[in-house]
Amino acid sequence: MVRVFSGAQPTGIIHLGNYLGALKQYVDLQNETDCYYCVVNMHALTIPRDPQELKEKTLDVAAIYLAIGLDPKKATLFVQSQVPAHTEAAWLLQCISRVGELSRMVQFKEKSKGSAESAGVGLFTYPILQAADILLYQAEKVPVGEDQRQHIELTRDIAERFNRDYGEVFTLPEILVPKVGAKIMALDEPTKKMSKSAESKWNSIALLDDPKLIEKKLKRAVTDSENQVRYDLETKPGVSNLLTIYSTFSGISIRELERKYEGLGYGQFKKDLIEVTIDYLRPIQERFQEIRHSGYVEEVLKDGAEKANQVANETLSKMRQAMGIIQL
Ligand code: AQP
Repeated sequence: MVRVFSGAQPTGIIHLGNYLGALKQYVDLQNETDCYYCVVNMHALTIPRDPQELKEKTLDVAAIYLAIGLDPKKATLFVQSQVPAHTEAAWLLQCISRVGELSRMVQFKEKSKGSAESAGVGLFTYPILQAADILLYQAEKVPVGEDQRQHIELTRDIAERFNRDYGEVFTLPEILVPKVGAKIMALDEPTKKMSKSAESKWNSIALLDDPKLIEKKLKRAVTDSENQVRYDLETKPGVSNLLTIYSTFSGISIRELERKYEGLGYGQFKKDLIEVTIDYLRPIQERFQEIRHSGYVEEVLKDGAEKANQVANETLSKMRQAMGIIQL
C-alpha cells in the first residue's frame, strides 16, 4: 500500500487554503493509502509563540483533522513532538545539508523578511526537520499545497545524497498537489497566498469562523471593477480565487459557474458563495465542538504516536547504523 505523510502547523486555525490545498487531500487519500498525518508543533516554534496558546492550537488542529473526516482507524494521526525520532533524524540530516541550498528557500526569505542576520536559526533549518518528518515514514506521496513544492524538492535532494553516501535507506517522496485549490489566495490581497499568520483578519477564512464572520469576509473580498464572473488568474485574481473556492465546495466546475453567473454580476455570485461556504463548513464546525474537549482527541493522538514511533524508530535505526552512530 502506498505510504503517505503530511502535516500542518498549529500556528493558527486551519484556513480554506490549508484545507483545499492539503487537508482535503488527506481525507481523500485515507481509503486507499497507508497515511500518517502529523500536527507539526516543533515547526511552529520557529517563530516565537505563547506556550499555552501553542498547546491549545496543537489540539485544535488535531480536532480539525478529525472534524473534516479523518478516521483514526484508517489514518495515523499524531503530534510531531510525541515522536522524538523527528528531531534526532533532523540533526543527522542537517549534517549532510548545505547552507547554500537552505539559503535558496523562498519561505525563509519571505518569513525572515529579507533580514537573515536577525532571523532565528530554526526558521533557517526547518526545511530539514520537514525532510526528516517525511523520510522517517518512507513516504512515497506528500499531499501539500503548491507553496511546499520547493521544500519537497529539497527533501528529495537530501534523501538522494544520503542514499548515495551512506547506502539506500530512504524512499524518494513525490509531491501531491490538487488540480484545483493548490494555491488559495488571500481574500484581501489576491496576488498573495492565504496565510494563517497574515496581519489582517480579512486575509483568510478559518474553518471555525462563524457564519456572520464568513459573510463579512466574503463580502469584503477583493474583486475588480469589471463585474463579470470570469476565471482569469492574470487579470482577475480575486474573482478567480473565489471561483476556485466555490467550485471545490459545490462540486460545480469553474466553466459551469461562469455560465451560471453570466450577466448576474458579483452581488449574486458572492451571496451564493457565502451560502455554499457556510453550508460546507457547518458539519465540520459541529463535529469540532463535539469532540474538542471530550478527551477523544488526546486518546486518538496517544494511539497515533505509538504507531508512528514504531515506524519512525525503524528508519532512525537504519540511519544511525548507516552513519556509524553506535546503538548499544
Ligand atoms: N494559501 C494556501 N493555498 C493552498 N495550500 C496552502 N497551504 C498553506 N497555505 C495554502 C498548505 O497547507 C498545509 C499546511 O500548511 P502549514 O500549516 O504547514 O503552514 P504554511 O504552509 O506555512 O501555511 P500558512 O497557513 O501560511 O501558515 P503560516 O502563516 O503559519 O506560515 C501545507 O501543505 C501547505 O502547503
